[in-house]
Amino acid sequence: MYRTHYVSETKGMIGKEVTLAGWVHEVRDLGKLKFVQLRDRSGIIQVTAKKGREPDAVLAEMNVPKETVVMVTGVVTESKIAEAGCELIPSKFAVLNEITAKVPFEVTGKVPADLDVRLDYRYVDLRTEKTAAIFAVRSVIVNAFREKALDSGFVEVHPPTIVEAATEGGADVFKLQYFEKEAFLVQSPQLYKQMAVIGGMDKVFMTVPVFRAEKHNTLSHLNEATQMDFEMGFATPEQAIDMLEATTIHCISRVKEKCEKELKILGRELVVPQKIPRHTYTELVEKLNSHGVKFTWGEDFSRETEAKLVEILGYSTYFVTKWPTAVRAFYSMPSEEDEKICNAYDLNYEGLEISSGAQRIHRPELLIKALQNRGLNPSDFEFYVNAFRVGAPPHAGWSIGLDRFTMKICGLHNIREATMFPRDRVRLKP
Ligand code: AMO
Repeated sequence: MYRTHYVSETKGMIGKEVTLAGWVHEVRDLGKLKFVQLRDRSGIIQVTAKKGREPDAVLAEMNVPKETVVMVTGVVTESKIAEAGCELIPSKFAVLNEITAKVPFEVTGKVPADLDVRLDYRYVDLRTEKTAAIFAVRSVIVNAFREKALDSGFVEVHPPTIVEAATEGGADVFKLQYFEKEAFLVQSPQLYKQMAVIGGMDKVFMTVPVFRAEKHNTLSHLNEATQMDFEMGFATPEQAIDMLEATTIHCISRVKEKCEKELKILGRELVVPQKIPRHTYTELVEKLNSHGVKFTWGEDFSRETEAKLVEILGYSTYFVTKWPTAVRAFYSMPSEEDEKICNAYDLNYEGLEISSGAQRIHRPELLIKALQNRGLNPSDFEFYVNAFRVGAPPHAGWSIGLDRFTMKICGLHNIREATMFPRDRVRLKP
């Protein structure tokens, strides 16, 4: 057995023998006294050996460089100087694996490292307190999402990643050779979650990788992202927005509740919204213009106009509903009163779009028209359109970008920080 306990479990175990395993965080040699800070994912404990008290062999083994992987057996002892209030007096100190290359940067965080270097050596970066905190938060978010879905009667599904048609339309798809055919990596699980609803599953959810061959290089775009999607049969757009609001609030409140330590490390005061205001696109365009920002109805908001909107509204978390049909994906349902407007919605959280969705077109003829209007070939989508001919209920749904949500919850500047092994225009390894 490599370990009997994690470091965090040693508190309250004064006088007991434990075996811990992890990395050497710091080493201090005062001649007669040797200190090794032993780190595992739960925390750090000081291992203290005294010449004459511990066997010489133990003291000799403790001469190791930082980040060496070790296993230490000893008795947990009260300590007035150690930060944790206790330390480990070793009876056995074993190196499990030596360091054979230069560790690229300080895991202690004492010397800040460049993000690019950190990403090149992500397996080392993950050992730092801050990065570990980010991925602990991300895990809580995704589990809170799943918890909300299951509690609300949704069923988890696994759509395919290799597809024949571009799910979001447009040119931003990665092509691949699929035997004799050309295929694509999915841009979203969109068409498949809709077909699951048409199949009578009614309420489905999924967390999936999506691939976007977008060439831009921004702080909030990746070429492989993770989406958390809902699709709801027999649902109005308002019901879908209600669900999105409740799920978002649930995820934020779970992080606040479960990640106190991590939020402290990240320096975040997380505010859990009670309700999220809703504005129509048209209303926001009017607000912009009445505040002297020239903005034409029908355009999509740029980063600058979004920043202006936050200034005007006085808050940065809000829904934008009823968008111009022309700027939304082909499957968005046009409004009954005015086909230039569709029943699509976005959620901006702390100034960034983290989610988007729509009521879907469920009538095949309307769907064909929408595809043609965007210059897409309906025959490429035949398998999908046909599904609407054999009993397709009205439905609506949405998708939250997990990377962006994590980035904003953790107060990060760059989406790459919130993704373990980010894929951007230039980064394909590790
Ligand atoms: P959309 O394309 O807006 O909608 O994506 C939904 C959410 O996924 C995240 N996201 C991204 N995150 C990082 N990098 C990217 N390149 C990227 N692209 C998207 C964002 C975004 O809000 N099928 C629809 C959803 C639906 O209608 O159900 C869709 O994919 O947070």
